[in-house]
Amino acid sequence: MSYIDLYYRPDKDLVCEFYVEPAKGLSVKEAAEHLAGESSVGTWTEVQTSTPRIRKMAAKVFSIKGNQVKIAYPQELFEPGNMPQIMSSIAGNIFGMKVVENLRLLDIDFPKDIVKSFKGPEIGLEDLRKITGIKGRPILGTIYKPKLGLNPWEMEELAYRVYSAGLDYTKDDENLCSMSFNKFEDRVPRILGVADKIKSEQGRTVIYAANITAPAHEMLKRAQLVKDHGGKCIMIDIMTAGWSGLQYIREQNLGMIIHAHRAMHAAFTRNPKHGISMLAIAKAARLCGVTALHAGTVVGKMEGPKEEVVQIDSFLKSDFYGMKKVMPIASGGLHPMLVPDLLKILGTDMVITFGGGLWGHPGGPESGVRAIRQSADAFMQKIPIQEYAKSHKELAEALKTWK
Ligand code: CAP
Ligand code: MG
Repeated sequence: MSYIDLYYRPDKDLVCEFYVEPAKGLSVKEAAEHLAGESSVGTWTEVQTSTPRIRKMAAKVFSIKGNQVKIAYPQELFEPGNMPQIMSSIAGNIFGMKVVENLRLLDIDFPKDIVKSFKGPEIGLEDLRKITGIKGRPILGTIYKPKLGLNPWEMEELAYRVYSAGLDYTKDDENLCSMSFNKFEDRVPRILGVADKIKSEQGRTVIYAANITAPAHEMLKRAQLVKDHGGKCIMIDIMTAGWSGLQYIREQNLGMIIHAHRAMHAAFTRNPKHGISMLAIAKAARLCGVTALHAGTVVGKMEGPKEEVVQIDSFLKSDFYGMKKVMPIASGGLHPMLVPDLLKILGTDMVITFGGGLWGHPGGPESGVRAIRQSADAFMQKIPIQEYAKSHKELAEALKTWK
């Protein structure tokens, strides 16, 4: 049976675009045939148990342009609302097949019915804007650093210092969960207590993204603890916790912001010839209901081509069959000097978090916060950053420290 039908025009199918590098001796078409079979109804040989009804469910390779291959999958191959199942099909066994030297899932076009079978964000980009009351500028935040080692009392003090200096948002680092030196249940009430204090002193709603990453049952307990203490935001390392972990938490309808960290994504997104693109991951993350997603910076310390980061950012903010929008998070090696370029490339609708670029400020954390805010203000007021620094000493110091 053939899985190739170059005359086929997908209608309600789920469509995947792949980069296919066939194994020696095979053509792209031959490799694509195997990929379509393995990722839908087939296996390496014809089986006696196949019937005309089942053959109708086969995926169809409908476009081959050089190494770019498009495959259409009938919707009935997928369980509605089950991201692990979808990934096991379109991003499963095929990556390990000997018929390909390299294989990359470049993009996924989810049809309306599949989109509608997912919850999407409960709290979206616009809700995050409403909760914080911040309009017309990026939301500015930090990751507590050093990433591991601080205890809850130290973090409480640091939280007060950066929030009272004007910061909007703080977050745990991706590997800070609940360790002997910093138990989740000791840390969270303290930092949320600071957030309450800031509300009464300054009237501002500041956000703390508490990292609940853990086995699913424990994540739920931790999310509940955050909620019980009046918290509005939980952070999940969505790649290491997995789609199931994310969907499980989203489906509780906790009414909380889900800050999605993507640690581990580069294990499969980085090689341009093999793996899964970050765009495909971002689409799946939106379906599964994140509020905000680490999407790349172009200018910072982490790899991620400009074209792709721009594409991800615009997808997150685009119309997607009425599903709420997702706020991009720019993070990783950022400091004030990089802010104008970052905002020029990606726009101002984003959360920007600075770890080293705040805590490394020679004037201390308060100066770090002011320098960050000044860098964003300079951009919003269309004043070159060096010019703005002449009358803003914290910014001037930051520009001297990080060029
Ligand atoms: C940033 C960060 C984030 C990265 C991850 C870090 O800290 O907390 O984990 O942003 O990359 O530990 O590196 P710095 P991405 O500001 O000190 O670099 O956002 O691209 O997923
Ligand atoms: Mg980090």
